[in-house]
Amino acid sequence: MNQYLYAKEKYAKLGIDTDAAIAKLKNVPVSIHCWQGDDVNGFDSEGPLTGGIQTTGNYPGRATTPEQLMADMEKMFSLVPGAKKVNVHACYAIFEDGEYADRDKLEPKHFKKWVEFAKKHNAGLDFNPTFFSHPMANGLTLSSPDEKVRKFWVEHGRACVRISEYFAKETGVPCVMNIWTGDGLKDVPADRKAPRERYAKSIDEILEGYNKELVKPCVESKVFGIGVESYTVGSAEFALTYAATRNILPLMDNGHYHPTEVVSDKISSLLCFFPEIALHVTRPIRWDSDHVVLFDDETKEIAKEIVRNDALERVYIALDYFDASINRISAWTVGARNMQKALLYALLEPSADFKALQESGNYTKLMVMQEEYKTLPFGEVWEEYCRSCGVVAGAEWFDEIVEYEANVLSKR
Ligand code: RNT
Ligand code: ZN
Repeated sequence: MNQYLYAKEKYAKLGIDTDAAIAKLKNVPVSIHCWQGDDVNGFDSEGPLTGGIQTTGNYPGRATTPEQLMADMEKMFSLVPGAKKVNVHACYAIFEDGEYADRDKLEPKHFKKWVEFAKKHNAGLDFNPTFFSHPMANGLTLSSPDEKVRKFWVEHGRACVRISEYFAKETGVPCVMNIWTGDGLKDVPADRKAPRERYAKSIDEILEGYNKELVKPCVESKVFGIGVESYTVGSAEFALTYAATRNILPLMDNGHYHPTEVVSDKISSLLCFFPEIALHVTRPIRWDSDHVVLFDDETKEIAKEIVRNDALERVYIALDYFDASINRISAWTVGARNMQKALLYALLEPSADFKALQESGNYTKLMVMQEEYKTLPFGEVWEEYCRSCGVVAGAEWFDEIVEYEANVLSKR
């Protein structure tokens, strides 16, 4: 018997239409970060990665040019089902013919090749100003007491708004522009308020007069970073309140909270008040380690919270992890496939029934059914989804990575 038809019947008995779930998921874009391909190096400087984030590992074959990074991303795209956006950081500006522009002087033309790449893949583009890995990013950027430094970064943010507008116009898809800084202090602050006031003022200045149809600005919070352990300017409360009072989106990265906090529990709270929110899906191991996203409980729970609250169009899902210790394209592919898996898994949940069991206080049956649901033949539906997206269904996708490593990566 066709395994998919068998699975389809099993789900149908619970009132779940697997074909409908597959069709729905195909239209849900997941924004895929360019920075897994080169350990967040970018193309605009030779300096080290700063801002309190870190990649570890030195697996061979890292992309070092735009051509290599795009070729690698293309390989990964061919192995990941579903709709995609390309998530680009400002430090991935592409300068041609020896020209160079500092971060405050970046222009749309420096991202023309990314637009071409996105169009080729029928994908929208998202954007991120890069407030790190730069000589002017020494501790504090948008919250700096040094007006020269603060203004430099405000100008960078404004340049990024213009680039985001250009992305949206070119692709026809609104551009999610995420503001994250690693601003903070290593040791006990004497004044926690002044930097936060400056941070708010700076973001206000960046967002003066942007086109709301084209750009969706977000502010990403964080709890701490390496070297800034005692104080983070853009804390959870700061980002949430800023976003709420300015009508922009809060962005939650699930690596940016205390270890027993879960973003899956926060999504519904935000959905009560914000029309739209944004996520960075990652896997924190003891800290914001940005391990590859797995098909684990929290990733599934995040997906379920989006789906069961009927919020697929209100939540902008992006990936944010970087592992340099294994084949980078494989890392990229595993994480992106897992996000898709989690969304499909969530779409197959008999959510209305489960909600009814909760509301009627039938917690015994709710537990029984939630546990039974875990072992339904999900793998068959996943494989059908991959096939219908023209993507290799099983582990054979890895053969292509092995081949690519032998033919391309090992020659770098
Ligand atoms: C850092 C934040 C931020 C970055 C990217 C590269 O902790 O998660 O989103 O990972 O901007
Ligand atoms: Zn993030």
